[in-house]
Amino acid sequence: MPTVSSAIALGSNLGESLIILKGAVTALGRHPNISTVLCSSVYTTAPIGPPQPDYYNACALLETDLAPEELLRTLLRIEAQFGRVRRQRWGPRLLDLDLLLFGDVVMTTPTLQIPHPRMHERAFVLVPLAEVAGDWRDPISGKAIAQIAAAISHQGVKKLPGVTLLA
Ligand code: 5RZ
Ligand code: CA
Ligand code: CA
Repeated sequence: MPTVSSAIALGSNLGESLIILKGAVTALGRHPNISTVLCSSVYTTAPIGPPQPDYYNACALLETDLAPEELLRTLLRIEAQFGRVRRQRWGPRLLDLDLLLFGDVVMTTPTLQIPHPRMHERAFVLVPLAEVAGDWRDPISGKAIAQIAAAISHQGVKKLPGVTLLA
């Protein structure tokens, strides 16, 4: 089966966030059509948007033979398994899984945009993403993730030492 590399972002700022993030990575790796290749460090990050608790954020590299829409459905199902209920936009959440990159795919549908339209300005995404995909070029700008990450402020993004998500 031909596989594609994909990058996702993970976030949590409600409940037992570290346990939830580890559980999400385990659930991804257990999916028959997904293997989890790499996980970044976990970062504590100041919230962007409405006032709410600090986040725990990380990124993971996956290999999959799923189509992008199928991978998105899987991410949403895992969010629901960990108790996510959608309240206010940009509000606090138990688990957020965002599809960032999918091979060199550029696509926009009513439910899915790849690359993720807001990843390029968010340090809470780019700093962990640069750890696992620094050499990966954004298919739109052609710039390496490490270069994009180096060009923005990393304020409020702090590495949490001694934590690994991949069991
Ligand atoms: C970004 C909302 C810009 C409004 C957003 C996270 C504006 C977050 C997260 C941290 C959100 C969002 C959507 N802050 N805020 N980590 N998710 N630190 O990103 O994962 S809500 Br303007
Ligand atoms: Ca999301
Ligand atoms: Ca998000």
